[in-house]
Amino acid sequence: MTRSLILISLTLLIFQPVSAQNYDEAKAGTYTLPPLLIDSNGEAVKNKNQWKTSRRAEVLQLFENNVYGTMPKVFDSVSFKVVNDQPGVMQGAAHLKETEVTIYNKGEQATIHVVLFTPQQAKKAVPTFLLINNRSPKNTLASRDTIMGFWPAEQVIAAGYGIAAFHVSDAAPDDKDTYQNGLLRLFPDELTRDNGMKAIGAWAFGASRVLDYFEKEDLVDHKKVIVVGHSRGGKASLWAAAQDQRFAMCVTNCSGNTGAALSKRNFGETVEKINTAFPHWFNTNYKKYNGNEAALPVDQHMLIALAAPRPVYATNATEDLWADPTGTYLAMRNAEPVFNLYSPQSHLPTTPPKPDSPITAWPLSYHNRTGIHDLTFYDWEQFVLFADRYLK
Ligand code: GTR
Repeated sequence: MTRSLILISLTLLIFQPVSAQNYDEAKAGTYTLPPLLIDSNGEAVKNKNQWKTSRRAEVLQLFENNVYGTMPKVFDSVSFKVVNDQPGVMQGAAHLKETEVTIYNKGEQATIHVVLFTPQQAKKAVPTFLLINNRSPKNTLASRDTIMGFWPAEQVIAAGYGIAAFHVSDAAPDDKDTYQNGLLRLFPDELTRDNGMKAIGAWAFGASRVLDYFEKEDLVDHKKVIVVGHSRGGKASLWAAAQDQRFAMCVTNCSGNTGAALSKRNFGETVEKINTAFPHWFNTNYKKYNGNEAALPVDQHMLIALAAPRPVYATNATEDLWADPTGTYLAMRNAEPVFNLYSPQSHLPTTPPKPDSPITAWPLSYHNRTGIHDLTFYDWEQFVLFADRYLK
């Protein structure tokens, strides 16, 4: 073999994907989504009572066992310690509070640091956005040294809402070798079971403990907390809303595979890709579906449905085909039968809206922003408009 031939074959070897992903709509394939409203005995679920009292729990359990892992229901205690309380920050516009939320179990403890801004002028507790921050901690610093669209606290405060955040690494480091070093130390059983939670489960669990704190925080209207996440954080925000019905609303921004996009549709990221790159996100059982999405007993429309009747706002970005914008919109539409057991009903148009044309509706909202995979000022502007219309 000549040197250049060797080089070409080596390059091919290195860049050989696990299995190539598809970006061609014509090749997205055909698939059958598991029915939402037929229970495990084959009985049709006809009303919200049947959904609430039996089918919902079945669907939740399918996700626990096959995808995100179980969520610990008991632990010894949780404590809240305010470590910084400063009225009149942001040139007088906001009240800043930083709080350590510490969870205790089996002699171990883990602390989640929460940054919260509320409008200084607020006369009563305010509806509050809680971001699960999966990017640089700089995005959510109390000092506001760097102001970015990822967490535009100034913009949200000016609109009259509270805005809070915690960093995922406090709940579980986002790393395949060290993800056990956060909350999972308190729940060692989770690590021994094939259906035990891993990092994304721990992030959602962390969001719920922050909500425990908000229940005791006079500045926050704890009945109007909107859990927000971008990408991997958006997978966690959906799972948090599914698990914890105290969240009033869920925003899942560019969450893609195993977030708000359908898995059985062959487009963009696949289950095999995500499990290979991020083995620490989902439970061990989920790996069984690598290259075999058809065998999954759930799809992501069912996760969205677990939020019902609480609203879900999903987004995409036009240049982020990896997260499958069309598959996300289809998941939203296929979640409608559950939302429509309640009122108001959802009637999303059959085809996705044009870029930058948000459908801001209760209970299902959606937009596809022009641009790249990100969480931006534009996205937040739409979430605030939604909240103005329906939550305030
Ligand atoms: C990607 C991953 C996506 C998404 C993204 C992110 O590499 O494949 O599923 O979670 O990371 O979190 O930005």
